[in-house]
Amino acid sequence: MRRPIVVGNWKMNLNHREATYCVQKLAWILRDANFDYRTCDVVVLPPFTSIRSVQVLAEADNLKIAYGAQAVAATSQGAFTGDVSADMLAALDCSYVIVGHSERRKYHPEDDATLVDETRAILTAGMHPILCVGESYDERKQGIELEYAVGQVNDVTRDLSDDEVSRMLIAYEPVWAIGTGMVANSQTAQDAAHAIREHLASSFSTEVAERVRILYGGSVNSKNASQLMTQAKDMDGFLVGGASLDPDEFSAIVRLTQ
Ligand code: G2H
Repeated sequence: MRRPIVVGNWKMNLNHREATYCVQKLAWILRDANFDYRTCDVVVLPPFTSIRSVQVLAEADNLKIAYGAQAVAATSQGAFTGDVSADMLAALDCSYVIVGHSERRKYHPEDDATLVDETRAILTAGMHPILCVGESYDERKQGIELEYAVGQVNDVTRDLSDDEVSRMLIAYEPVWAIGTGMVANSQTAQDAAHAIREHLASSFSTEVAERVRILYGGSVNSKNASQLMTQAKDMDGFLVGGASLDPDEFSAIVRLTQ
């Protein structure tokens, strides 16, 4: 059985003080609701500059909220101005790192080989990559959305081992749904998650396909999470952007997902 998971992608929001407050408030809300962390993994992905503050808080208060980063360098060290390595993130006790978010693909384009190297670097450092895939409105109009999303999964995973792929998460995030308020309906999310799982089964094994957690991302909030979670059977949770910045809203999504 795959454990549900809700991941908050804070994007470029919340400095280190605001991050501390946000995580602390989230922990309080979940504690007051007697939330059982064994029923759902809760993860936040702050900007790089706020990760250390979250680590300090997590250690001091023995938090069960996991955390990670929104991007990582493909290389391990050296003259790469502005980059942050997987080992640096692992040293901060990060558990999850996004690869290939559509905003990174748009503003910091990287080729497939680089995305593969980033994925390998994350795995080697003992963390879980969250690979983001999803079609734009154009591909959907052409009716090639499933091939497109599955193709993006294939581009990054095809040379990885069964063990490596098993430790990944895949987030289906249709670009037209990101930050637009136009959430995919349950059938759309289910079709994509199912196509991705079938692909993993045929390219790797049924065991791998059963292990990989598939998330939906794109305008998720506490009003639409419940229907998506109950009706999209191949989906294991959410990658939440805007709504993860409000601990009340994010905790409500967590409780609807467990
Ligand atoms: C998609 C999502 C989180 P939002 O990018 O990754 O953002 O929930 O704001 O659409």
